[in-house]
Amino acid sequence: MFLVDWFYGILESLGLWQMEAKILFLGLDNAGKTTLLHMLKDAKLSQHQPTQHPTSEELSIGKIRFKAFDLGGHQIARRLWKDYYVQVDAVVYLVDANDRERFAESRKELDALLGDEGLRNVPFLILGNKIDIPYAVSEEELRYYLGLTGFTTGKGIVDMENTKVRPIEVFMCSIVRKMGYGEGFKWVSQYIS
Ligand code: G3D
Repeated sequence: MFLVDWFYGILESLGLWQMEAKILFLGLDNAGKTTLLHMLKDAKLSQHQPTQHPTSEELSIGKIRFKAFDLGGHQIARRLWKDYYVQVDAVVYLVDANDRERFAESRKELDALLGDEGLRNVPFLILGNKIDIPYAVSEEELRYYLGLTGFTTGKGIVDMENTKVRPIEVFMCSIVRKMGYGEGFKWVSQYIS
């Protein structure tokens, strides 16, 4: 409970709940998107129950709408989130850092997103989840497997006006242990105005 309060405190201090924003949670199935949505909901801020769909879930907190979609072999989901992302403010891309066998698949989906014209200026927070499992890869390894070595923009703030670079950064986390993702949200919230 303390940790949930702490996490809520971070988001509140950033004024994130007051922002009007659409945040997409994307990633392969089993990456932890639903768990993260439920974690946010359990911060006792939810106004609506998450809506269950076969391939997506949605949650509204304050003026922020979070929506999660499974990628990878879900053509229907792709169509759905493409309809939705017209005004998306940030993408949170979740990867199971423990599931080496699916890194290539996850990278393929991420590459497709990063190359998508419709998401050109949208900041990407990459969450390497499940670091509570000892077998999980390190942040540097995950960067490597996702083809992001040398492409991430740093954990500080990117001067988007002058560089025209899309903010993208990797944060490792354990959603079930409530570790790491607060820092990630803090980072990405700098780019949501
Ligand atoms: P998805 O919505 O991306 O498909 P889920 O993924 O949120 O349904 O999570 C898939 C499984 O991963 C769930 O396990 C969930 O409990 C687990 N999981 C999520 N986050 C973490 C984490 O930080 N650490 C660990 N060890 N497991 C995590 P089940 O067994 O319910 O399928």
